[in-house]
Amino acid sequence: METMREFKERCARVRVIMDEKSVDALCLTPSADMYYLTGFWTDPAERPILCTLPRAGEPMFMVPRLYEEQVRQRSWIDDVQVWDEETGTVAQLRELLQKLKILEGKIAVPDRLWMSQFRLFQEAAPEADYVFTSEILGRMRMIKSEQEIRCMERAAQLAEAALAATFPLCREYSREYELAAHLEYEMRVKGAEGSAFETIVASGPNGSIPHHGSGDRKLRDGEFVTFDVGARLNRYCSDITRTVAVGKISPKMERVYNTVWKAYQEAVSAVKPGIASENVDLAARRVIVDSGYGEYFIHRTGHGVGLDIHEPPYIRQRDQTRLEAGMTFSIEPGVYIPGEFGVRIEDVVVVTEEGCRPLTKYPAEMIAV
Ligand SMILES: [Mn+2]
Repeated sequence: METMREFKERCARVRVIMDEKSVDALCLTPSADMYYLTGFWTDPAERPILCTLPRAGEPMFMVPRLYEEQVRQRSWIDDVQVWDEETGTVAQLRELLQKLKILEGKIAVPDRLWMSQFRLFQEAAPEADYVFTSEILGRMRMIKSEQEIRCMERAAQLAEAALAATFPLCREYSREYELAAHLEYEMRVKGAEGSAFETIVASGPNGSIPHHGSGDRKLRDGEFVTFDVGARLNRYCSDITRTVAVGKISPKMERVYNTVWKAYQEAVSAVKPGIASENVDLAARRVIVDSGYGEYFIHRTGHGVGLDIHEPPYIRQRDQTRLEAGMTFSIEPGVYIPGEFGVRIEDVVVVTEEGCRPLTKYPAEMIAV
């Protein structure tokens, strides 16, 4: 886990970027951005939890009373104030922004701020110029430190171990949700804080729906089952997908599987610092298009992974983002044939000086159960 010093150092670096971009303050609400700079994580909720980080001056938390102790424990920021229940939120927010002299300033708020809370800002400081925190933090968060990569590796290992423990149960358990429950149990009991996203166990024709989730469908012989799972550990996410064959599959299924496997390998080999993200997408897409399944590859090749399960950089067509050492993203080509089946293979890789290294080691060749 990060130490308090690391959070402080990030704040110091952020202040330099704020200077460059003439941003007067960050107004953070619960989000990966808030954790990244303060060390405090909670899910967004209806009562505002706010941390102001001015370009010059000390940062401060403003929280409902029930969060006061937790914020003091988790965050390096000493100034923790509590909303006064009597005075309205808008009035207190206005007073706070006035004290910081940013009522008409340039304020960065999280990209994932709830609209209902953005409304409070607009009412408290209608003259302010609001920008997204991604403009300040986006690049910094894309390049992971060694410490962050170690966290992500451990999160990846948890998901990988859960998969390995669950595959043999395809014969024993009959329904998608039973396998999903087992995956989640395995991750949790090994120390994960939870799932990084809704676990996907998609059997047979459900496999053509990339974000199927899991339902009560029974597994059948001669079908594929796609498992897409991620653990959260020290707030960092992992994301891994394997498609397994239950019993004997058709030659067409085998052909599609091998196409996706080859696309995955080509994309992984294409990754190196300096190239544009679109080239990685192209490497995977070319294999699938050349095999005649291009119209069934219905999504981008990958997405950044870190404190958020989907974050920049995005590995997609026409994206010019230059890859750099320390970036972490998924490579996950897939082929989805509606009404029939789907295949997806996914690992998160970290860009290195020479190329890239997958965070997971679980074999991706055809897995039969
Ligand atoms: Mn993914």
